[in-house]
Amino acid sequence: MSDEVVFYSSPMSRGRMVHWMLEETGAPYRYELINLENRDQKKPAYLAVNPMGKVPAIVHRGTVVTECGAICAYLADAFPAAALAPPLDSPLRGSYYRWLFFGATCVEPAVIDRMLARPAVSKPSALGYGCYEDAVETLAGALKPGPFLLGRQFSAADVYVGSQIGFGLMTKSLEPRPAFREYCGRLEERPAHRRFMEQTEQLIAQMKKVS
Ligand SMILES: N[C@@H](CCC(=O)N[C@@H](CS)C(=O)NCC(=O)O)C(=O)O
Repeated sequence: MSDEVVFYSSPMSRGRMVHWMLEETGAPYRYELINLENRDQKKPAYLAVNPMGKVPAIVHRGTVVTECGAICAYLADAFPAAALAPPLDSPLRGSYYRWLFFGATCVEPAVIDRMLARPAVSKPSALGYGCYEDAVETLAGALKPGPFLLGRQFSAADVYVGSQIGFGLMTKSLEPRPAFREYCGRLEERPAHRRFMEQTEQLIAQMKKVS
């Protein structure tokens, strides 16, 4: 069976974090462009891949994986030579899961709620992230030892959570603490990040030419 990853995405979407992750793994992959403006994501061909009608999604060895955090974790395990996840018996494995899931259940909703200026809810204790301030403080604490979430070891958790921090800073929905900016700066220096950004810019330019 082919090891190629089929990657359904748009360069203007959360798929960017999976694109970067693919470059980190060194996996062979094929980018299938889903044009969100043309609503390709809601057409039957793509709904057969992801019934949510959302990007990104990957298909690898006949299995569909959706949800950016799950895709990053899956790719780290599927391509272990890149060492993007601590081994199962490593003491770092618990922290790795912790920050991956914290990214999905706390950082993302806190940042998006702030970006959309969603009104305060009557029962904040029912929110998984509690409140924006607590989520941001916890995130800052996680980055304090540095240079990465797991200390010296860069992992898929940095791709996922780092992408959310980058998005939050870009959209001004995350306060521009020096620790967040410095962490993103370190991530952006990675050769895989540079390759993914160059490819993203080319894809966006191509899409502009066609439209
Ligand atoms: N929970 C999903 C969210 C995916 C998502 O919301 N993707 C957006 C682009 S950033 C999308 O496909 N929007 C198009 C639509 O909903 O029509 C993940 O983490 O992958």
